[in-house]
Amino acid sequence: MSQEIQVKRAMCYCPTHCRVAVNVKDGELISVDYKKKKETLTAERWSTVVSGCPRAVYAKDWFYHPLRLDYPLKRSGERGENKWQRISWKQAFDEIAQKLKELREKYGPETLVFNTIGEHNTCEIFRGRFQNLFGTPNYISSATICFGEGIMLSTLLSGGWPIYFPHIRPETKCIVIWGANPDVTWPYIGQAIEDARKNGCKIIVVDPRRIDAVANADSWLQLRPGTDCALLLGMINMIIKEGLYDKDFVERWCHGFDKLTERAQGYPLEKVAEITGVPASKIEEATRLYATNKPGMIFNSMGIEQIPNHIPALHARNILPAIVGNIDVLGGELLGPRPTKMRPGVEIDLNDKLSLEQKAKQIGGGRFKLLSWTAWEMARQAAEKVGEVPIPAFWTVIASAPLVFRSIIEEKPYPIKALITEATNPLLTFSNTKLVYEAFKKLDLHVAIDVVMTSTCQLADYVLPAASWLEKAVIHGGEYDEIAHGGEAALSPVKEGQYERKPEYEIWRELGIRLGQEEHWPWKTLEEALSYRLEPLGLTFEEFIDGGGVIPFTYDPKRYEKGGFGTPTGKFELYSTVLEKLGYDPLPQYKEPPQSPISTPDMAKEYPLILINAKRRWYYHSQFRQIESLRKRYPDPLVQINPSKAKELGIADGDWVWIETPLGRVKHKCEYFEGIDPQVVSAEYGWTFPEKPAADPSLYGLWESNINVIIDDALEYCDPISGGWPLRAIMCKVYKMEG
Ligand SMILES: Nc1nc2c(c(=O)[nH]1)N[C@H]1C(S)=C(S)[C@@H](COP(=O)(O)OP(=O)(O)OC[C@H]3O[C@@H](n4cnc5c(=O)[nH]c(N)nc54)[C@H](O)[C@@H]3O)O[C@H]1N2
Ligand SMILES: Nc1nc2c(c(=O)[nH]1)N[C@H]1C(S)=C(S)[C@@H](COP(=O)(O)OP(=O)(O)OC[C@H]3O[C@@H](n4cnc5c(=O)[nH]c(N)nc54)[C@H](O)[C@@H]3O)O[C@H]1N2
Ligand SMILES: [Mo]
Repeated sequence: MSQEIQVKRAMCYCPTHCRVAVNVKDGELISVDYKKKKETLTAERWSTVVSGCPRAVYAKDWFYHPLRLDYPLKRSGERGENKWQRISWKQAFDEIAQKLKELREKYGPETLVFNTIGEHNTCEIFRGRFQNLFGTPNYISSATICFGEGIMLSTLLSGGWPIYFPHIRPETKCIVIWGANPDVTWPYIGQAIEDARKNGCKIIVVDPRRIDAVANADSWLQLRPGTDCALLLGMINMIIKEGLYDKDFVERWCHGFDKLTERAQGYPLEKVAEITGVPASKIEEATRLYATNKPGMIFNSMGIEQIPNHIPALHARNILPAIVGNIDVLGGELLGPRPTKMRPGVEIDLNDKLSLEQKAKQIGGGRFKLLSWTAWEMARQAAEKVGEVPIPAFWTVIASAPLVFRSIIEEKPYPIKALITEATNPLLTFSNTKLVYEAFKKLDLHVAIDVVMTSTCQLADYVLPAASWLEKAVIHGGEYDEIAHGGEAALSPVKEGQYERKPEYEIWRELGIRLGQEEHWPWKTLEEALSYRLEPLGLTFEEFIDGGGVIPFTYDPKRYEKGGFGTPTGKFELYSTVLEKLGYDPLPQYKEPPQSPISTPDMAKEYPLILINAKRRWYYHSQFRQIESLRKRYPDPLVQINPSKAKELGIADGDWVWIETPLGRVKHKCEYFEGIDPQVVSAEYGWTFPEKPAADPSLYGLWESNINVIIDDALEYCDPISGGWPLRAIMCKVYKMEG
């Protein structure tokens, strides 16, 4: 029975969340169309699509790959032996729920930890509902080292969160690409920046590497990794000293300008030049460019989020646009979106059902308070004071992962026995892999929910096959995103005799019903649950998709003029009363990275190079190495080294080298790269070799080239405010592999 090609409207799963046309015939995937469209940003983002995206080009190879998960699996050998038994969903739900019940009775609900970032269309708020009703405060996530902490910080300073997606507009006169590589990692933003540049917008790049955007930029500040905070404070100091700030905005709407002025005085340009390695004249020129071409914006990404002491750096990064008057103006840094009328996250995740007593048990919540319930509660109160919906907690209240792994091993402060990993691959993406591995080996129960077999799945007791983005409905955004938009399931997650996958929603619901949460799960399917979210708009999910699948967000600049900023002082808090209340420095201060030629000169004798990481176009974190056609083009993990340094070390372009730190060594292939300082090397991350043995200890070659094996997550290295562990500015040595 041959049918015509049907066109389904799905949503791809990377944070760009492109809405794409999926061509389907007889229930099989034919192709995914990413149409290129010019007007790439703001409300049009949903229709942006960057042609040639590997997610599209290799969609079929990925969708039909033999490593895709098809049925629930139960471990039949030792953990890690790669011996599996196929079981029914009913057996999986019954057994997992029974085990969770036993563990909860014996150790308390806090014994269960969730691990996910929820980036992949997984419908996180419903997982949050399951978590809160189960009664555990423990959720760990890469959001601690991705945008979660940055969003939380800017929410506390401004009541909004300007720093996530930049709203580039025709009015925009200057863009600072700060520790971001949008041409590679956010192609639609890269495209929008290039369009703006052609319209006369000034471009400044702050990155230790010469990224593609440098070619056409007006200024490139090639700073020493991890010194961003000093650079920012130097720029702030110069702007204040020269009177380049927006006096009216500062006077009327900023809190703590005098104290900031005093603090910034400690950062004259000559001193900043010495710290950062950027000549004072270049800093001066870039600062003037930024302060005199308004409105402008900073687009920052992991280059700041993942350095040591990144919270003070992010704090300074928030202050800079505020003092020049770039906050909440069209073409500048608009404060986070006005939530749509969709049912808000707090009504779905039911975090009020989690008792205060349980909330207080969050691992690390008393030490790294930015991502604790205490900070969230302050944000909630400030938001409600100005009639705003609070930021969703499922993304910003996060336990400390390094502490959780240590707690599992040491059983302190209480036993953690169960972990559910969903849409994440922590053995590749969290640091100190050996510790993560030891923690996984010690668990009583590990359930992994994924779409392909991974190193992390190999250490599970149960592996549950999730429906992929092609096989499930989704609504994205509406609260922390600039738009709410969605996609339908393009293909069925169930195919008789071939596979039986499920959207995560159904997993939480089935487990929830077995754990006494029945009254809270009235919606049988994901689509019904999403219709509940849309109810205040008078739409069902189907109607929403038929109507285009978008709830655009209307811009509402300068809304603080109506009721003030959603902060305790009602002003933009340069000086943070919240950080002060939590016991931290209310103003940013630069601290030398814990490992550096300056702070650890002895260590630098043995480990003289500074390691950073950067992402590549084709791979997505730990994903896609199993796709043979893609691997043929990009077969090896690369490390970028300046040719002059490489030659000094006797390393030729293309040689295999060891990268070593006190934690061990991993191998990468040397790529000569002129655009990096001779003292800095930049490694790829996320590498395993799915063609290698699956069973422990290989776990697909986990220990060979995975850069996180040699990056430490020691608590004294973590940011004292957020608990984020540093991934960049790490001392290392590099030498040629023998043979
Ligand atoms: N192809 C692809 N696209 C992706 C992803 C992927 O894995 N692959 N991941 C997605 C996700 S979740 C994220 S968060 C984004 C990340 O997107 P980006 O943050 O844009 O990417 P990164 O390569 O992690 O880092 C950005 C830049 O930081 C620079 N950098 C390193 N150390 C420092 C430093 O000390 N200071 C400064 N100022 N810069 C520094 C690097 O040289 C790099 O150019 O990409 C998203 N898009
Ligand atoms: N050293 C170093 N470490 C880093 C970074 C770095 O730059 N350097 N970057 C960090 C950043 S920015 C981030 S965001 C994190 C990312 O960390 P992770 O989120 O752990 O990264 P991924 O490798 O993308 O893992 C996603 C997993 O989800 C699975 N998946 C895909 N679609 C679905 C789905 O629909 N449902 C389910 N259940 N599973 C699905 C994939 O198969 C994959 O195994 O890594 C961080 N780690
Ligand atoms: Mo990320």
